[in-house]
Amino acid sequence: MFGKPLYLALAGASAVSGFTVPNFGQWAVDSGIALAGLNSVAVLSALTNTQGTCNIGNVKVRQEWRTLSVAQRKNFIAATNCLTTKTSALAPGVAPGAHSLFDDFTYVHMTSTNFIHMTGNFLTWHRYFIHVYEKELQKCGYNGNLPYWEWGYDVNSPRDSPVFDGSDTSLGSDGAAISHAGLVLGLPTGLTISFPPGTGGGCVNQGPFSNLTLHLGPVVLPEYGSPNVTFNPNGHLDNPRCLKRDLNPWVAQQWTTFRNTTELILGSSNIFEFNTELSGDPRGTTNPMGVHGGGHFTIGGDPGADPFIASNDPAFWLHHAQIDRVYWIWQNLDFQNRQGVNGTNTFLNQPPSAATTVEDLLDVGHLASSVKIKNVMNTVGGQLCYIYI
Ligand SMILES: *[C@@H]1O[C@H](CO)[C@@H](O)[C@H](O)[C@H]1NC(C)=O
Ligand SMILES: *[C@@H]1O[C@H](CO)[C@@H](O)[C@H](O)[C@H]1NC(C)=O
Ligand SMILES: *[C@@H]1O[C@H](CO)[C@@H](O)[C@H](O)[C@H]1NC(C)=O
Ligand SMILES: *[C@@H]1O[C@H](CO)[C@@H](O)[C@H](O)[C@H]1NC(C)=O
Ligand SMILES: [Cu+2]
Repeated sequence: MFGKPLYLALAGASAVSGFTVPNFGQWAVDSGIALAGLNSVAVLSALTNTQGTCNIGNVKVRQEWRTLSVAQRKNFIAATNCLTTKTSALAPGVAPGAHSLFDDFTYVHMTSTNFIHMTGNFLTWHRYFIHVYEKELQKCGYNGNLPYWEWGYDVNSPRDSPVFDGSDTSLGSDGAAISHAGLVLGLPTGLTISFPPGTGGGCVNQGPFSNLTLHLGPVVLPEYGSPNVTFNPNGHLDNPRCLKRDLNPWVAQQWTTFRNTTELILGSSNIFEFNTELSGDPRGTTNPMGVHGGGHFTIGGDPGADPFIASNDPAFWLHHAQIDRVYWIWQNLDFQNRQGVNGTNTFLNQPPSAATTVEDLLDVGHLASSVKIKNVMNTVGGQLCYIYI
């Protein structure tokens, strides 16, 4: 369970950066009303913190998937398909599995994995990564901004989510239902955690991306029913196969409910607590998963359950937009004091590495130029100009 005194934080309204966080009751927390209210407070805060050329007149707005119109959702799907047909920008021979610009993003994520997860740059690296992806979608004809997936709506039945219901305005269906055991994940603590099986497991067979062919990886794909993983040191080679999902309501109910997200935001008083709780980092929490892993394993399948290549499922981008939104809300509840980083530059500091600083560069390889962490710390200043509603 949650290690932080949430209910102390909730007992009595507290003033943050001039804004007042109301005293939410349990119903408001569990229904998502509280989280929506915190989002509104974050909007007001963000609009007072615009810098440089970003202002209230030009700030971009990222929205939840189901609030996009049918036309906007189809536009997003078409732009994703466009990325899968755009030529890879990698030098020939570097990664035979990178068939398109869409795959290039996964190549960069795959080769960076040990330097961007359980690290001090995790939140800002992914913030910048999805921003670069959003810009490429826009170059491929997308007229909107990156949407996010509010997990809390869907914890009881992810396969009925507007994101995954297999309709032509979704990101495709669950995987075909196949008989399989659940995942047994080895955790950094040496313990394992077992899930009941999800509701799919096979190939995505309805709606957009049901014909998507994956090429890169897998790298460390967990096997059903044992802590073993399919380890492949040649994840950059061409391995054509279908997109699989194994949507998992049990995982969602443990780790990505409105309560889980709201407690994360209100219960974390500094970046160490926030970053470790969000990721289930054993150096800061006894919670083995957190909302980050919770969302990934709600999707599951291949590439969804493989942390190196999860970005090859189009749903990754909506999940990480939600991660960024949660970070953005948390930052904006005490903006001046939430500009820092905590951690080092290697996964769980293995091998030991330097402490991350805001002067460090976020490197996304050939996809875009590197930027300093401090230049993406504020989503309405520096390199960025967006808010979430
Ligand atoms: C997938 O491919 C099949 C066969 O080419 C085609 O009939 C079907 O419409 C395609 N589905 C989507 C969602 O593009
Ligand atoms: C897991 O891997 C070990 C070592 O390769 C093997 O002996 C064992 O049979 C595997 N377990 C399962 C359930 O596949
Ligand atoms: C997540 O929230 C649910 C209720 O919405 C609760 O049952 C579960 O224990 C929470 N998980 C964690 C890790 O706190
Ligand atoms: C991160 O914060 C924790 C808790 O304050 C601290 O123990 C740790 O040394 C910090 N890490 C770095 C790399 O500064
Ligand atoms: Cu990642």
